[in-house]
Amino acid sequence: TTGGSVAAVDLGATSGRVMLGRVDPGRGTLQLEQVARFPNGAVRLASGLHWDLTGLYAAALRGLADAVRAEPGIASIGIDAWAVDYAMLRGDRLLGEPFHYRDERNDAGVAAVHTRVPFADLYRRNGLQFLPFNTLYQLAAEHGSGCLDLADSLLLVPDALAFLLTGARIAERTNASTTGLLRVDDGQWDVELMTELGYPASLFPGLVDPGTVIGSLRDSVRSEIGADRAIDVVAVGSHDTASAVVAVPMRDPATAAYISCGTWGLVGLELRHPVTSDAARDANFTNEGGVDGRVRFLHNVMGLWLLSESVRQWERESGQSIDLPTLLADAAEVGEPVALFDANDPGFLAPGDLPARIAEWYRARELAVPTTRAAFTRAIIESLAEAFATTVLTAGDLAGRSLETIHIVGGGALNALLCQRTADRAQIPVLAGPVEATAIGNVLVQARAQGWFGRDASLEALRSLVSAAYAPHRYEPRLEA
Ligand code: LRH
Repeated sequence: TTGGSVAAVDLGATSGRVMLGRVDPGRGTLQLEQVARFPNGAVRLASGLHWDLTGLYAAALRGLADAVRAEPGIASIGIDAWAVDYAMLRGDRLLGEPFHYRDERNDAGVAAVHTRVPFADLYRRNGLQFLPFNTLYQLAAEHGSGCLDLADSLLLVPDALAFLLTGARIAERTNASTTGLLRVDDGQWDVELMTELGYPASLFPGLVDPGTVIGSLRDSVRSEIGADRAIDVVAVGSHDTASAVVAVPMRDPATAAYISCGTWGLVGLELRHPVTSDAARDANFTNEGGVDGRVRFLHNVMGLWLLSESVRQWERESGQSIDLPTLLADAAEVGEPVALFDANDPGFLAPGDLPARIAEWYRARELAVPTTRAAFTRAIIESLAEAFATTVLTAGDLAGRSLETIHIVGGGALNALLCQRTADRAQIPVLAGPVEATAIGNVLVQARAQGWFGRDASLEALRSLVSAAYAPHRYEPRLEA
C-alpha cells in the first residue's frame, strides 16, 4: 500500500472536531471524514475569561475513540488549535484552566513589556505583529498572580493536549512562533528576552518541528479510546493557521495570497524569508513560522467573529435562533449602499454586545447606522471584504510581489458574498476552498511523516493533492467595486 489513515484533532475557537484522513498519494486520493464535532467557547470564571481545556480533552478523547472504532488502523494522531494561549503545569498537574486571549487582563501586560523592551526592538527580534494577547504580554499579566513561580512548565494549547495524551512535553515550532519569545532569524527560543522580561526559561520545553513524533499514547489513554496497539502522536503545524496554509492549493506561492478565514481572517503570503522592514512593522505584519521553515507573512483581520458575535447578541436579545444562510441571503439583497467600518478596530475584540459597539463606531463618525439586521450583516461583510482586499494589496507591496490570485480557505470559503466582494474590492480573482483546510493540513503533514509521500516531499507535492481532491470555486472580480 502507498497510503493509509490518520486522525486529526482540530480545535477552533467555536468548535472542535476529530477527522479521519485517508491519504494515498500513489492513487492521488485524499479523503476526509468528520467523526466527531463538539462546541468550544469561553467560560467566564471568577478569575476571568478561560477555556475549558479539561472539557476539550474529554471531547477529543471521545472523538478519538470514534476514530479508532471507524478505522482501527490509524497510523498516528495530530493536534492543532488556535495560537498564543497556554496551560501552566507543576509536575503533571494542570494549574487551572488556560486564560482566553480575549480576556481583558492584557493591557497592563502590554505596558509592562513595552517599558522594558520597546515594540520596535521586539519586532526586530521576533518579527511579530502587535496583538495585545501575544503570549509574552499575557505572561506579563501573569506576574503578581504567583502562578509563574508555582509552574515548572508552560505548554501551548495543542502541546498541552499532546502532553495529556502522551506524557511528553514539547513546544511545536509554528505555534511557539506566536508567543513572541522565539527569534525570527533562527527560530530558537529567545532566552535573553525571557530573562529581560522575568520569565524563567526553564518553563519552556524543547522545540520540535512538524513531522516529529511527540510520543506514544499513554496506556490509560489507549484503553480509554479502545486502541489495541501503540499509536504515536505526531507534531503537525500545531498552530491552526500553519496547518491551514499547508492546505492552500497555491500553484505558485510567488503570485498567490491567502486568507484563512474562520473566527479570524489571516491575510497574507507564504515567504521563504521574513520581512521585518519598518514598513512591515508600521503596517503591523507578522512573520509567523510555517511548516518546513516557510514564513507566514500576514496580518490578523477580525474575521467572522464580527458576524458570529453579532448573531449571538441578536439571539440573546430576541430569544430566537437565527438562520445564518437566510440572514446572508437577505444581506446579499440589500440594495442601498452601506457605510464601511474599520473591521480591525481593537474595540471589537472583546465578547459582548458587538452590534452596539459597531453602531457606536458609526455614530462617533457621524455615519448612518444600518437600520436592519440584513443591512448590518451587509455592512459587516463589506467591511471585512474591504479589509481583506487592502491587506492583500499591502502584503504584495511590502513583499514586492504582484499577485494574481487570492485563496480563501476555512469557513469563510462558504460565504459567497464575502468571496465575491473580496474579489471585487481587490480586483483579483478569488479561489475559494477547501473549507476544512486546517484539518487537511494536519492530515497531510502526518501522512508525509509516515513516508507515504516520500519523506522529503515538498509542500507543493502535498498541495497538488489538495487541488486534485478539492477543486476551488472561482470568483471573478466584477468591475463595480
Ligand atoms: C486562528 C488563530 C490566529 C491567531 C488567533 C489567536 O484560529 O490561531 O492565527 O492569531 O487564533
